[in-house]
Amino acid sequence: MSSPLPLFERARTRVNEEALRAPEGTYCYGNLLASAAGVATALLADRADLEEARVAVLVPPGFTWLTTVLGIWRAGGMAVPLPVAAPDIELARALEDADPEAIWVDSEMIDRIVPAAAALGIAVHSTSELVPLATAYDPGAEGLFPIVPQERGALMLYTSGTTGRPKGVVHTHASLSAQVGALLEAWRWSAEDHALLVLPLHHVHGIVNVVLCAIGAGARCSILPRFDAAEVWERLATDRLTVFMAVPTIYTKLLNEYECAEEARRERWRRGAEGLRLFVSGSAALPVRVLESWEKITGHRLLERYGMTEIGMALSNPLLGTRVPGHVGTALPGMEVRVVGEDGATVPHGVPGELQVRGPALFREYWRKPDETAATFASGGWFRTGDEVAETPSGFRVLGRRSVDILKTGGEKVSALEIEEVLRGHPDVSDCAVVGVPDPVWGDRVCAAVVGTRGQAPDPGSLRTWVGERLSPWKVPREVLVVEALPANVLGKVVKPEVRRLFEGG
Ligand code: MCA
Ligand code: AMP
Repeated sequence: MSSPLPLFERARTRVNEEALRAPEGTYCYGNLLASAAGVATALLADRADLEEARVAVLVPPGFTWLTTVLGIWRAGGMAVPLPVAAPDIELARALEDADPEAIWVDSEMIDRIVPAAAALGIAVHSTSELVPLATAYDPGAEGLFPIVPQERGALMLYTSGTTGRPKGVVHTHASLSAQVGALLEAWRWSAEDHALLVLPLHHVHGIVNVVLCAIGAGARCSILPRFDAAEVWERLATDRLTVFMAVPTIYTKLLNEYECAEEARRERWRRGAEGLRLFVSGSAALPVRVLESWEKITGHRLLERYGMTEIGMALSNPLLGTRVPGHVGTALPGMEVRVVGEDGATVPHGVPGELQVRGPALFREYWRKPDETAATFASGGWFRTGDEVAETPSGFRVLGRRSVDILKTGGEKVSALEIEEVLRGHPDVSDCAVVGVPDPVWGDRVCAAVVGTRGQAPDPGSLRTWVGERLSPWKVPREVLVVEALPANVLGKVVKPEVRRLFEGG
């Protein structure tokens, strides 16, 4: 058997059933399998197995993205999906770190990647030349592909941390299978489901929770190329969807769109949304007022769950049973969880502490960072999440991050230190501090206080442009404030809560 994930086996039993409604067209499982086989054949050329070679993917959400990744898996490689919105410099850094043998890129983005790929000796392939669209599935071709061990690296996703530049999180076929298996069971996915993807495909949320679960269930997945609030409401109204998953910012934007719509449209949207079986929220804390407004309009109480790139989903409210607002539920199947105090010992029930998790869904390593990988595990294989939680009779509550330097904006994790490093590289900036300021739409609003060089006042607009040329859009400070000096303590260390106060109240 050469299938890296059970989802291939499931797909083989459903070759004539509809799998994807994507921007490129509508496809059945046979099309997916056939196209993935075509990609794998092209990747292998005259080799028997890619042996975990990295293959980067710079392709917008759709059929091509999915078949490229499935093809990489069939050939025994590790897929490295990159964010399509990232600027060239950030993409080049990711390529340098991931060290892939090739990058498969959408033809419209190819010019952006060629200089960096050429400098790094990475082969560039346009997906428009290589991904065969909608060909017929040939079961006889199965024997052409390698037998891929479950411990083989399958997916590398970049995540920000407290130590500078983003790190590659390596998941294996086994850890992805464990994640998909747990969610299929807990949220009772079935072949009758129809999910809508509006999330980017460089995170676990969109990749695993929506796309791989839908395919793993033999269900149907509709894919929008990007989030658009009115379009999502229309799809909810007309597409007979059953499952929708998003970050709290998306639910907030959907509620704002609903408020602005005329009554007849609202009525259509509301009735469509009522017909789904499950709405899930995660990746950041769900404000209770968003949960309540959503329930008032659609009749559905959002199911909030908690996860992380390194571990997949750890905690979830129940599918059936009471979902208590402000709580993220209990451990998912296969996940062990504990709460630990400063001394490393488990705290009594109800006492706040760090959430630590263990189980088959956890990542294998930070790519080429053995010390950081080791440091993130406590003895006994417990992963330190860095999140402060408390266990209550109604499930876990997430109290916040332990580090002030990790922010969440619109569901994107951002390192304040990474942005500060880029700002300090600007000739007009002598010092700076980046903070997250509570925001009703974004969760954290990324804000920067900067001190100019030699009494110069840098222009906030050009500083934002400077950051935007080097980092992804969500890392660009939405506000930049020029100050004489940063608030510091007697030891000269910047006091971030005081920096945050500079932005609060307007
Ligand atoms: C876009 N902008 C943002 C963000 N996204 N600003 C702050 N934070 C963001 N996340 C800026 C743009 O630069 C632009 O700025 C303006 O907002 C409008 O951009 P646009 O692209 O139109 O915005 P949007 O389409 O409304 O995008 C917002 C979004 C998107 C849909 C919420 O950020 C998104 O898809 N987020 C989800 C990310 C995700 O999947 N996270 C999961 C990771 P300007 O106007 O200045 O040009 S966590 C995870 O995977 C774990 C395992 C878990 O638990 O789930
Ligand atoms: P990422 O590293 O981008 O996968 O983001 C994972 C982080 O998102 C977690 O460590 C939490 O800080 C946060 N997170 C995910 N889900 C929730 C939730 N339901 N409530 C609060 N924080 C969450």
